Amino acid sequence: GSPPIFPREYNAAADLIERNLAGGRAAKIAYVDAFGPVTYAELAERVDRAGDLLRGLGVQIEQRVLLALVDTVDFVAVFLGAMKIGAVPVPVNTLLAAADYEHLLRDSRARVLVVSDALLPKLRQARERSPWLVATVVADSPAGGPDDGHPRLTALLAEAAPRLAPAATGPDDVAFWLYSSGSTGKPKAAVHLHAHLVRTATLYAGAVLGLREDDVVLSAAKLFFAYGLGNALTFPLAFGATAVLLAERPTPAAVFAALQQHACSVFGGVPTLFASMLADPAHADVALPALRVSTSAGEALPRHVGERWRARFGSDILDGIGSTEMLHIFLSNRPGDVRYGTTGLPVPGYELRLVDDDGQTLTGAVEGALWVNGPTAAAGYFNDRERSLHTFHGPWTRTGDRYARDAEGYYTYCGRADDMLKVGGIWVSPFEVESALAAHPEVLEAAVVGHADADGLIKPKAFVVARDPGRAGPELVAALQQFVKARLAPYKYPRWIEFVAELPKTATGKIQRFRLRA
Ligand code: 3SK
Repeated sequence: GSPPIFPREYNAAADLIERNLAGGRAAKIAYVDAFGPVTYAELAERVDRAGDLLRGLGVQIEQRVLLALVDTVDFVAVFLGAMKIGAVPVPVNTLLAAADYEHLLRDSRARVLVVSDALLPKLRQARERSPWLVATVVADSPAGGPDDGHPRLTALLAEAAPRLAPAATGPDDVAFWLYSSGSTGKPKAAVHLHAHLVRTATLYAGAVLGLREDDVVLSAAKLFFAYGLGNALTFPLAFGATAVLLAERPTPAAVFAALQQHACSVFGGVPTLFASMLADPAHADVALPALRVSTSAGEALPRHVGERWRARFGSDILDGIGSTEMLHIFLSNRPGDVRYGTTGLPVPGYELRLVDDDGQTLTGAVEGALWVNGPTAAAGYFNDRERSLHTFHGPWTRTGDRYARDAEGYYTYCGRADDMLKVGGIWVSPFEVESALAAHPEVLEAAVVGHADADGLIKPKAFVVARDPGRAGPELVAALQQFVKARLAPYKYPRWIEFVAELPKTATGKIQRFRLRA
């Protein structure tokens, strides 16, 4: 479990592939995606071809390549291929609304966009407006879609060189970025280094989760999330396991089918999905005998969901918490020591602190703001000094979460220090939903807070002051929900809307969300 020591010259993409070829796994299945199985030898070649084709398009060391890709092996090949030539892949959320991509393309100054055909229509306008982009490459997805005359990834891969020497990067070279959303402002890019991937694999996947070469892994969280990137790319490659990739939405039906068909032994889920799988009447008789352990992150796993899962499937869910900034999980339950309702103990290699409002470290059984110190913290946010200074303090990273620690050292989630919500494991800024609602002509003002559903899982709830109170009713609720869905990523819409005469405010006009939450 101690963090690996890196040579002066180190390229994470080369390491994650070469260790499998050197370990005799060339003929082993590395991935199964919607297009079929891919061996480690085939993956190695596809990674090199992807690196070569990016170089051929003019991508140089340290330049960014934006990946708007659904989960297929092409994601893995382009991500690692870019890193192998010293370029910086920037995977982005594929669920966003068209307007969100303009910021991502401009902020990253990506030279090349690699986009799934099914997603291309959403990125058309952003692509045309980017001053930095020199090429767009279109990847096949199971759903299919247009290419607008841009080259297809499959055709370019076929023409590219099958072997490629890695760029002479070092462990502290920038390897990739992941965008993280804040409560206000646009998403900011957490800058990660070549050393970080394998460190998360050693510290968490090896020492806590106990991932093994004979595991078959399925992640419901997509590869563009830090959680999914670890689950389905870093960890299986680091341990020579096999990963199953789902390109489609991880519905209970799709996940049950994949877990059964591939006899998955490790499953990375999120609480909303575990709860809906347990509640799904169509799969009430399904057993998962091959499943030995699942992980949960994104939001706190309600105790009853964990307990019901264990009773139903005979294996545990390890609830943990990580962050895009720390790359993966740093606080977690572990096999043989699962306390449902808690997030467990610090992952060895990470140090945790609970801090009071004056910045003083608290000792013993207390509640406070959670800070973390570990060897996978992002180097900072790109081009955002102010938000970097707010989050990163020397070796310590402020998580934005509040936690209680008990006398035995176990941590229990107490909520966010800011107003951000985790919905189905994905960050939602209440301010963004409020702005979308406020753009509707019938809305005078709106405030959004988290509200627990029947399973105790948080979803957005809006309090709305209608311009004409006489029109406040179910029809307006449906119209406002549609209005938000048409403007923002679909998971962000308010599941409940309550009409109020006015919003509670401070003397200086700030909305008192705590009163709405109560
Ligand atoms: O949401 C989490 O807990 C998480 C876990 C692993 C990696 C990234 C994130 C945000």
